[in-house]
Amino acid sequence: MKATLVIENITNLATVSGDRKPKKNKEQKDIGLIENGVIAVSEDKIIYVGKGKLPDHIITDEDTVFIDATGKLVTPGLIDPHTHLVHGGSRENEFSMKLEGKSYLDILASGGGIHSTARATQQASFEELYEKAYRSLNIMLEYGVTTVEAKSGYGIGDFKTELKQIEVAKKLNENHPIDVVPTFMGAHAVPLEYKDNSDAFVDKIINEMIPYIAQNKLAEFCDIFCEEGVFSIEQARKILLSAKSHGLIPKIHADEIVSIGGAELASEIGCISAEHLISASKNGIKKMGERNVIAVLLPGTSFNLQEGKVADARFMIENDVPVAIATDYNPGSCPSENLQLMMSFASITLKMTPEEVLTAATINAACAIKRENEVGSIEVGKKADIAIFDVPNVAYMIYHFGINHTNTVIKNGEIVYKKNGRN
Ligand code: IZC
Ligand code: ZN
Repeated sequence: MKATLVIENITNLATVSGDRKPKKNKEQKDIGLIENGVIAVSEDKIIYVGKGKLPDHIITDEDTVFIDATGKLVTPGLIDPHTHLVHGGSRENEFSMKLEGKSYLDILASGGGIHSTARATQQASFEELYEKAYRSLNIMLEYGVTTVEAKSGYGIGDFKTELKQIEVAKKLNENHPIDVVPTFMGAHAVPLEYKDNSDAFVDKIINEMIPYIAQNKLAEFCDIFCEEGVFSIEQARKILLSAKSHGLIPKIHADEIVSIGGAELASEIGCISAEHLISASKNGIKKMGERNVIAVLLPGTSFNLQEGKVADARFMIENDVPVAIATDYNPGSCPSENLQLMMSFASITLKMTPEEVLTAATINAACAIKRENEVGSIEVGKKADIAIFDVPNVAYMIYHFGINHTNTVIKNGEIVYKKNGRN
């Protein structure tokens, strides 16, 4: 078999290989490490992974591209399974409100926050949204990310805006090297005109939006912001069950700020993932473990909101909940595309080990968006989505925080990013 690309002399190759299922409990720290590793790629697929030299059946010729990874760490392309990628405007004005003591939910309740981004997203043209999100994807790629989930949710009452966001995500998926996976999040905030009648808005989502999204195959997942003062547990249950009956896979923003039983609901419904979980109850976490609901933790958001609490990742891991991490990139609670920073935050603030964190940003993240058969680990037959970092090992990458360690990013077997400048 002929290799089009070979990465050789890899000081530390973290394959994160396994059985294409989320890694939980002790498995979460198994990153399938190979010292002095070698990878061969043919076109867009991985055809060999091993130690030392390539075996004889892998042929190379003058067209084969060789990368020498001496002194470097090689991992699967990182995966960001929770972003609000496509949006208009920014919210730095809320930054000073926060410093003056206003909370995220106060700002939302007074018509700002998500409502302010909804107005900006509604006003922005398709091209403006596309260009802005494209620039964000470029940053993500430079940080070693090769697959990203993107939620809608800034249409709120205006379904046209919601569809515009989804169409932008679709076009980005076609044109940008990063794969963009769409999630419908019509239930992100209650429109101001439905303030006193949020059940009527829930009915609109169920009767009009979800059937349209499902029939036209515009998204694979359906998410909801289940939070005190936003959508209640009962409303979330109705929406997610309706989504499920239309073939959309349910996800839930659960117990981010107030503990209202979101983790329990995620388990009851069989959501693929529950996100945030900063205030989740111990009982809810245990139930998630029993039903294999993945916890998508967003430590950059806790850092930025500074509400004095973080998700209990250690309790989750001990109770068989597979943990993934993501940026939550959005203009309000986490305006940062930098997944490497979130990986460091996961270790520093959530006490996850560097190995657990790498699993969280690769195979477990892939499972949270149902891409585990294609990406998330370096294994024969998978897509050649690979990141090469200028660090000797995983612990070093996490510990030396806040800077970009990426040397080279390979997507579908092609080099799509290479660090330049002085070495
Ligand atoms: O725009 O504030 N948490 N939704 C739920 C967000 C954060 C995004 C935003
Ligand atoms: Zn979110």
